[in-house]
Amino acid sequence: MKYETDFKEFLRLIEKTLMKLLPPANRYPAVIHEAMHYSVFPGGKRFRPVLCLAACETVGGKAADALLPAASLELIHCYSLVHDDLPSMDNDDERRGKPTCHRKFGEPAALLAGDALLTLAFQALSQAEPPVRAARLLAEISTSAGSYGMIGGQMAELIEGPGLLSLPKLDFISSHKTGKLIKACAVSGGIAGGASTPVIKRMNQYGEAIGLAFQFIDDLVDGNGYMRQMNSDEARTRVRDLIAYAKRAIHPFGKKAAKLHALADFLLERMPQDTHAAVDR
Ligand code: GRG
Repeated sequence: MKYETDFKEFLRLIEKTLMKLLPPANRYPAVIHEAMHYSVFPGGKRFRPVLCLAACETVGGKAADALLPAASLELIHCYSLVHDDLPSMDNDDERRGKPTCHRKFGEPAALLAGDALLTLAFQALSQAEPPVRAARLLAEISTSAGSYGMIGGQMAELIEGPGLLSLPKLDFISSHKTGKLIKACAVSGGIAGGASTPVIKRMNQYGEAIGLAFQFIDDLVDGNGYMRQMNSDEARTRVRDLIAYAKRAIHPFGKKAAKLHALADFLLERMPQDTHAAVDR
């Protein structure tokens, strides 16, 4: 697959960094560390950390400069999946083709493994250099993961329930639940690469747009969320508009932004072309 070959080196660096950050699986009390490893390896697409490294390169940094924020963002993503699968949330049995963390290790260990992955992310970020950059990364990532971001979106979705929601409500949920962390990947890559404020603003615009596109595509795949409010043609049009907006935001970076363009194209390629006309309208 093109994604795996285009980003082979990034993916290698990300796996290596994650492995270094996680405590040894056999360290006492082993069940928590085993559950953490189980939830991080083998991973999924690693889209978020790849995006963070690509943003860093775009602003003139080296991928190695962004490994700590990239790995931290993936740890937070993995924690959100573990908690999202819990019986009090989606109560899922499978994740990434194997039993969910709580099915394998029990609910208490899964809850704690998620907590530990989230905490480890901030422990890792605190090691970023120089300290002023670490502080900026901590502020960006904690805000995007917390109740102003991902958690806020998840809570909004829970209180609104599964019925028909207005478009502004759906946009709030998606841009927070999924979009904020993806936006934080682009912005953190910029911070790690030493970008100026106007450049980081462009990373923010790019990240917000592809973050929302990501959720639209997920909804097109599983027929939920936006697909209760619009038909698949409308959803696909919205995805194309968001991707076009994202690409315009990074246009001034020219060829340096090739990897960010490739990631936007990767999302477009994943968009289903002829599924789910309209679901339960
Ligand atoms: C903290 C409970 C809690 C929830 C936060 C992000 C989130 C909200 C929950 C995760 C569940 C979910 C399906 C969110 C929508 C975003 C999404 C499609 C996540 C899956 O991301 P991928 O496709 O997964 O990048 P891989 O396996 O490739 O890492």
